[in-house]
Order: sequence, then structure tokens, then C-alpha cells
Amino acid sequence: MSRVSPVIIIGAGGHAKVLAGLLNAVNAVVIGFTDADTARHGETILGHRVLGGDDVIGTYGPDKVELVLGIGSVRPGPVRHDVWQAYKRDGYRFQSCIHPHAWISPDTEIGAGAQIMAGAVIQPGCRISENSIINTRASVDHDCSIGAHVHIAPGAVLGGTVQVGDGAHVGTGATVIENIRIGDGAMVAAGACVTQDVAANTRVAGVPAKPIGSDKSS
Ligand code: JB2
Repeated sequence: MSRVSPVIIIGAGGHAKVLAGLLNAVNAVVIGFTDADTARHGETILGHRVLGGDDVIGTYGPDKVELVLGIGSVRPGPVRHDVWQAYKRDGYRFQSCIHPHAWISPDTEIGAGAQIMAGAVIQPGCRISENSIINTRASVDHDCSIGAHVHIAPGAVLGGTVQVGDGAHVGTGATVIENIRIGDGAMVAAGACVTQDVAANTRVAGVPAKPIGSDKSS
């Protein structure tokens, strides 16, 4: 993980605070946060100021700063994807963030802007695609493939050879047994135990997990 450029963290909520702690732990140069909520402007979080709205980013430009996407999610949704695309289009780069107390097999493919939090474990043969979060103490076993803009929430456990599609969300403390496919945009509720494939844009919950709806029906 190279730390050659200073970073701005987009968002100043809970997820951004966790990222600020990570960036402090690796001695990154953090310029500050931006937040859409003007009431947050001027606050200090873990030693870094909320500088203003996203217009601040433009005062630096893509050659002077890299970005860390600090807006999290508790369900599938377009926000992280859309903010990511907008800044990529304008030529900005997103730094990947890897906590020094994560254990990541050296052969792991890690996409741009991926965020791997404290206590996460990623076993050999895995791919973590761009802008995805492997959150605190999540466990990703061998040969898993995690798509782009995915959130594997704190304490979730994926058995070996699990495939998670783009934009999916695996909730806090959920378990996905080996060889399962989770479709694009699907949501696994917190604490669920997934023993069968989950179709795209479908929500599942419970032990064993059952469908509880889809994006199209909600
Ligand atoms: O376009 C934006 C924007 N949209 C929302 N630009 C910028 N710069 N900021 C934006 N925000 C801001 O993101 C909101 O004003 C708010 O301050 C922040 C989101 O904070 P919140 O704490 O509500 O959610 P979060 O996304 O940081 O964290 C959620 O997801 C995490 C993964 C929480 O539920 C956490 O508990 C969870 N761990």
C-alpha cells in the first residue's frame, strides 16, 4: 500500500471515522474530511477537520490529492457506487486502505479503493474488487471472489469459494457457507446463515436464510 499522496476522506460519519483511525495507524497524510451536512463543517475527528462540502476536493485537483470513500452502507444502494464513479470520471484516484492488523494472504488481488478493516482475515486465492469494504473482523476464506462496491459487514464469515456479486451487502455477523453465489445487489441480513445461492437483488434473512423480498417488490 503506497502512501505517496495526501488523502481527503469523503463523508464524516461512522464509516469515515473508522477509516480515519486506519489511516492514522498507517501514518497516512490526511488533509481532512468533506461532508454534505454543513452542520459538520469545522468539527475535528481523530485529529482531522471536516473542511467543508465536496467542492473542497476540486480546490486540490486529481494531481494533488487521492480520495478515500468514507460513506458506508447498511444495505445495497447506489451512493457509494455513484460517488465513486463521479470522481473517477473526473480523474481522481481512490486509495485502498488496509489496516495493519488485518491478515491478508499475499496472493490476494485487491482492487482500487478497497477497504480492509482491523481484524479482517482473507485467506489464499481471493479477489476483492474495487471500492469494496471488508469490515472489522470479517472473515473471507479461500478462493472467494468479492465484486465491486460490496460491503462485507463486521464479523461476517464467508466459507471457501463464495462469490459475491457487485453491489451486494452481507450483514453484520452473517455466515455464508462454502461454494455459495450471492447475486449482484443482493442483501444478506445481519445474523443470517446462507446455505443456498441468493439471486440478484434479493434480500434474505434468518437461519437458514430465506428470501424476504427483492428490490423490485419494495
Ligand atoms: O455525497 C456526499 C455525502 N452523502 C452523505 N458527500 C459527502 N462528502 N458526504 C456525504 N454524506 C455524509 O456521509 C452524511 O452527511 C453523513 O455525515 C455521512 C454518513 O454518515 P453515517 O454515520 O450516517 O453513515 P456511514 O455511512 O458513515 O456509516 C454507516 O455504514 C457503516 C459501514 C453506519 O451505519 C455505520 O454504523 C456502518 N459501520
